[in-house]
Amino acid sequence: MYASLLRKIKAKSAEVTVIGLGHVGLPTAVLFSEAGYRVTGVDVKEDVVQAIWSLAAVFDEPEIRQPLAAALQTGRLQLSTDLAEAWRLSDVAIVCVQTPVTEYREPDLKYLRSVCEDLGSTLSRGKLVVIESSLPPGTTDRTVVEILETCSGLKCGTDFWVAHCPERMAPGNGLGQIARTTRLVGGVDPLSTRAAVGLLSRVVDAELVPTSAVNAEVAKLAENTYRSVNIAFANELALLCERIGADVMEIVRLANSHPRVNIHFPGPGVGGPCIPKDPDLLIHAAKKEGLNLPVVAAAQSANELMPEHVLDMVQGALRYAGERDGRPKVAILGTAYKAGVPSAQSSPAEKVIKGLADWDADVVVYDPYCTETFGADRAETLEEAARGADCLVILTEHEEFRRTDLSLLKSLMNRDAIIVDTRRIFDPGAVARLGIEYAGIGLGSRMRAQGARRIAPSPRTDRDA
Ligand code: SAJ
Repeated sequence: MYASLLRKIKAKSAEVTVIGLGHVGLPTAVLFSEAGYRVTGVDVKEDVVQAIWSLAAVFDEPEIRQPLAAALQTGRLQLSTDLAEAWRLSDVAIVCVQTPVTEYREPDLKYLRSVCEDLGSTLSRGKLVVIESSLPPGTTDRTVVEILETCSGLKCGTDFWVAHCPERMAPGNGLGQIARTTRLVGGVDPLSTRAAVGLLSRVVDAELVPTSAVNAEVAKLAENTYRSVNIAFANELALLCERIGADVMEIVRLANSHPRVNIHFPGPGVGGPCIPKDPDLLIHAAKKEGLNLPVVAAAQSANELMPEHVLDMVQGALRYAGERDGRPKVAILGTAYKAGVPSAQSSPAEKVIKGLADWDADVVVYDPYCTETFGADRAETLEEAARGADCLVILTEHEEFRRTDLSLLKSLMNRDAIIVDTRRIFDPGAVARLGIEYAGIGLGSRMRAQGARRIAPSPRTDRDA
């Protein structure tokens, strides 16, 4: 049975079901189709399946559109909402469903549990289950295996095999990254590890690192928590620099000239599907063992305070700009959680825009990738957003914003307008030479130095609503 599975994987005659067609599952399904496997992509949402059929939901990944169309056209990739039927005909299941945290910052494994129950209830001998979603430590060995064994009456390691192989790709260029990025392969037992290595070796050109399931789970969370802590450190450096008149971007550049230093960059906060929540999975796992992770928790708090700091920067900018007729116009450039992605998932822009909503200001949003505006008015172009603005706030470092002609911005914004650059995409000197006031995150400035204190924009009153 096991030898037969290995043979089918090696010969690419194994049939593969990919469950969850989001920014990880869809590229994974396409990649296995391109490698020569017959793949069924399954998503519980009919509209997701329909959108993929119409190539609408390819998450703005230009490189995936063509191979996806080809895979659909050749029939190597089928799409379905019927997991039981797809799994009945498959040898391998690759699970790419979301593993969010609840409002109490505890793991919410309902999607994973539901998929495992569906897989277990129709599981037959000789199959491999690979979990790619980020997981709390111990989930594969316990939760996944227990549900599969209970629902099927079969024995893991004898009748079927299970591995955790966390993906590492950044949304926006999934296909290439899956093939080129080193992958951890964490089997619940050596046979599971070997089968999963055999499978991934057919699509991953980079190194495959065999390990245990729990090591793979913790390593994945550690990678993202490392980013969270590192970003929090950069954010704290930025707050210090603003007060002592230094420039955090120069300091990061200088410190990173050390061969073993890699400080990340400050920003308006941390968003996306992974970095805000993966540290919580670690914190929760530690708490269950009676252990606190104060550094990890402090980093979460530091990152979550950044949107408040951005609001302080905007308030200081509007004070500094002085009185004006009517309500100030604040133009927000970017709601996506990071450059080049169409997602505002957990984006810091939400807290900033909702914080501005309480002010007596007109707020307009422009983002070339992301339609989310968090309730603010939407501008169709950057020019429309900047026109008549008293404050221009850069929240996402989209390339279009980096390339923007500063003199055009100056001509569009109001005379005493101020740029609040939370991504440091502009050169402060170039902005100053044009006579535009500038507040950059992590940059000591005259605004802060002079401690310009004017009455903050009055809170919105009913008459203005
Ligand atoms: N951010 C900063 N400063 C930085 C880097 C990021 O403020 O120096 C902010 C970003 O603006 C964003 C958030 O942090 O709001 C997260 O950034 P990210 O690039 O880590 O965002 P993701 O979620 O796209 O990261 C994904 C993750 N991949 C998966 O888990 C599926 C992460 O594990 C990868 O390390 C990352 O891609 C990558 O760079 O590959």
